[in-house]
Amino acid sequence: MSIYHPASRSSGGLIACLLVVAISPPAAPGSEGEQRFFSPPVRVTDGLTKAGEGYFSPDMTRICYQGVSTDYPFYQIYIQPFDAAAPRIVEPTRVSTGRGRTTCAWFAPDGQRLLFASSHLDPQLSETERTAIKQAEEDARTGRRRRYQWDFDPHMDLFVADLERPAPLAQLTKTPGYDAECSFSPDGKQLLFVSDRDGDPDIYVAEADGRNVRQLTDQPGYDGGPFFSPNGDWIAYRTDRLAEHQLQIHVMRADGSGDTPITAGAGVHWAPYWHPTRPWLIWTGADHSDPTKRPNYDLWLIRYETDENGFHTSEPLRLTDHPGADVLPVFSPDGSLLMWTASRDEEAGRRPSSQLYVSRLKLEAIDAALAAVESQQPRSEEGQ
Ligand SMILES: [Ca+2]
Ligand SMILES: [Ca+2]
Repeated sequence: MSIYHPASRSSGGLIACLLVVAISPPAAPGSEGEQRFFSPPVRVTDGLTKAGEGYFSPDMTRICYQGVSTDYPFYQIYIQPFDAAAPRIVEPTRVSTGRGRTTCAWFAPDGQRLLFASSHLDPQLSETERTAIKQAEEDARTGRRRRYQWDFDPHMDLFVADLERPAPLAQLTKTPGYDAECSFSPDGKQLLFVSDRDGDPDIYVAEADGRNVRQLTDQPGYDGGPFFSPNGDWIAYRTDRLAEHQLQIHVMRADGSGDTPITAGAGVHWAPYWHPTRPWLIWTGADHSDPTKRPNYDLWLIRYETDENGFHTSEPLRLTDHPGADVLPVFSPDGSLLMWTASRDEEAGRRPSSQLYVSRLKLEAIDAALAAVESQQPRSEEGQ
């Protein structure tokens, strides 16, 4: 989960909320309400303490994701075979070096290379690891449940791995500071990423080989998690520029113009993702307006239209209603499948942990429900 947590800003409350929800025991693998919109979720990851932020390869024969093993404190990047007709748990293969913090894997359009961020070149890596291991051992001994925080590691840089043949990682960024949260454009010619190289995290675009870096956002606060729309014209991202501890979904044109907020209100809205064939944008949303209630992280979806005046959206539709956390949704490249990070395994007698789940979307039912939501008045505030 690519959450910015600079030491100079106290976003620990937000991050703690994310953790508490993520480890809350779920009641069932899926509820009747959400199964109007997708088939019962199938878990596809196992063998790692936690796994999440998964993406499909362009031909849908593989998935990539980040996971934590039982013997190393930081996320590493994994790929594994994927069968769209019968999703199931398959043994993963580690792609990252095995050391350092990593995040945000993304397949190149040719499916043969994998982009991700890694801090394995940290000159103090052994000390960084020792500190993390010592802390984990201490927490295990004392039973302390430490607040989750995203490590805004200044040694994080972008790398590309060749998935077809043994080759050294290609390093795309070398500027001091955090460089991560990366994805290629649909044509593979450009990449988006987040950097705090000037002291504030913003969204940047570069050629696919890392050259010709240009800054797209220039707002105080965190701007991150950017993805190009299927036609490459728009970028969806998340920002906390309005209020601390809150995140909002925004879109902007590929050149950084036309910035448009999609969500508002006292909540956490993050991980926006585009549907490949329908004008839909999905994200993770949770209502934080009532401090006495535990926010339920769920998946929300809107229909959008674009014209010469900008980006226009419908009312949002809530897709999941499971009491466990449902976060980081993505669609398969053919638009038929939903994959997301969830904790739904209590019924299997397992200790709940965040893992990747896949469901088949009921596209016509979602369309019908979107139409019904759009006809409702007044405008719903929940999930906004
Ligand atoms: Ca910023
Ligand atoms: Ca949920």
